[in-house]
Amino acid sequence: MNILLIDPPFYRFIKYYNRYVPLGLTYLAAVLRDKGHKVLIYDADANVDKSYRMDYSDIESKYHEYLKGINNLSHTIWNELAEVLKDIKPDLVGINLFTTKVAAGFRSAQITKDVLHNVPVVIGGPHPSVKADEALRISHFVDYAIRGEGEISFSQLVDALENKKPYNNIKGLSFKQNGQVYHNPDVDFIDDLDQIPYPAKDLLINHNSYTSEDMGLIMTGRGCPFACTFCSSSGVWKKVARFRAVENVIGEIQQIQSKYGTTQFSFKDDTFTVKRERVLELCRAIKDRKLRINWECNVRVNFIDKQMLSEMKSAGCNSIKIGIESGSDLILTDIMKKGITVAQIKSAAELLNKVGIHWTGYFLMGIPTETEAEMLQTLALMREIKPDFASLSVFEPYPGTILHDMGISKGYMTNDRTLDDYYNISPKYYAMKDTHNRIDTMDENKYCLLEKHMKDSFHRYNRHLMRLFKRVRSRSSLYMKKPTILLNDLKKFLAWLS
Ligand code: B12
Ligand code: SF4
Repeated sequence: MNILLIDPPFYRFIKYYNRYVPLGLTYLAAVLRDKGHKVLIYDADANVDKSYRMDYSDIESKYHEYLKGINNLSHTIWNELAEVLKDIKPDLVGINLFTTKVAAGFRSAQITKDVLHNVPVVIGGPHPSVKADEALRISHFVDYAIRGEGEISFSQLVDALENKKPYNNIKGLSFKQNGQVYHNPDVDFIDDLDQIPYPAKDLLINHNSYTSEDMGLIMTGRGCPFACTFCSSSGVWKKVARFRAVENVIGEIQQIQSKYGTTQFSFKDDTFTVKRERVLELCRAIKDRKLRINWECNVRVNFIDKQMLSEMKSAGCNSIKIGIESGSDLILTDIMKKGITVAQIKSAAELLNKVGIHWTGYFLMGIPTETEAEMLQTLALMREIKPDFASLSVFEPYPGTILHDMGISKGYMTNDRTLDDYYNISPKYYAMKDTHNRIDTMDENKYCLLEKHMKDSFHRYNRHLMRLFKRVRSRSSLYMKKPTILLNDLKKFLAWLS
């Protein structure tokens, strides 16, 4: 079959720089190619303009631009998609959906049907994994949804459609029949992740628009064993953590190095250090093979120690991202169920500052029940623990999260949206019943002032010269290896300042 996989547009509508490649689609493409299908991936968000903005802290203020793009059917991006469809003439289209860009996904499905009429459209990804029923009910342009891990279910569906076989036995598949939506049982996870071929990044239509660093996105495992109430990880991965063999990961690093000249990698696992021995083994392998790479990863406050951090540093780790979330023990424990305390955060920060790997703390505000005092505790904690970069996000209740379900049971949120809602409501309010009731502890005006205060304070903190210098220092070995990265970083820095 001739298959086109689409990552719908979002950042391009709001003129933001998009990082990385749509990895999930490159995995599916690799599996389908191995089965003899002709596959291409169209990433509608691939970076066409390198001067796009980089400061993601105010991204929600641009969501109206996204909605404008969604509703302007003669927008260049939609014309581009139509041209791609006419050019490739796929027999089947697959679309990846994150909740924030679900409207763009539905619009892409509509354009597919406009251009190619009877071509089946399949959706998958974090959003349909938990909202398959709604998606199939509200969009006439979507025929099938794959829930959860896609490799097995999708290739079985492609086989069934190509050979006109029944599909009511394909696990993980939801579909429509005679106006009714049906859901087959959940798919079983792939036992051995090493059996999955490496992501087919070469099948991205516009692969020249990525930097070598964007190509360095790797998942060394899948899933996270924790259940933080605000997080969507469990939607696709059901709290099960699986890991690839170190040799398998090394093979992928070497492949990316030789194909794209990548020296900076990003291990995007939800919690990279959850299995300590494996991290040490990977570090040893990187050093033994003399790969001379730099890399970053996500860790948890309670899954780091001095020896491991030193090993990571000597194996090229130059950036660590860590979820701090809140400065209030009550919020961390009772509301977020994060399983960490402020005291643990402080010890972890001390350790990170000593070891000297550049680290980013991720903070969250606007969590249900959070008071002004608790928000200010978060700000005070950030200043006290001194991350090299402090990233502040505003809580958005994604479907499938525990807080989303709690919000529904308390009557603050809705589980029902129409297609028109998705086309007209800002993604940050998809789940909110009353968009003027952002949080249950204060009125809208007060909340907006606090949000502005917090964001401004974080922004001022990050602009400090010493912190900018630390960032440059953490990437200095990279600049020596590849001076073009310095140039790219300068461009991104100017875009971030703007
Ligand atoms: C890399 C990444 C990014 C990259 C995206 C790169 C890209 N173009 O895809 C960047 C940094 C840009 C990003 C941004 C954001 N991200 Co992000 N991101 C991730 C991360 C860490 C890894 C994604 C990945 O590659 N996973 C590995 C692959 C194998 O899994 P997968 O993508 O889910 O794909 C599998 C299945 O879902 C399925 N599948 C996927 N697509 C399709 C399509 C079809 C047709 C089929 C059949 C199957 C299928 O099959 C795949 C293989 O098994 C995930 C966390 C995670 N663990 O997945 C968060 C995650 C996807 N991000 C998330 C969020 C919230 C965001 C942001 C909103 C953050 C923010 N506040 O700005 C933005 C949104 C961006 C936007 N609007 O476009 C949430 C999504 C929640 C949701 N309900 O949508 C996740 C799950 C994190 C989390 N735990 O909450 N992100
Ligand atoms: S926030 Fe991090 S630790 Fe918590 S469930 Fe999500 S990925 Fe796991």
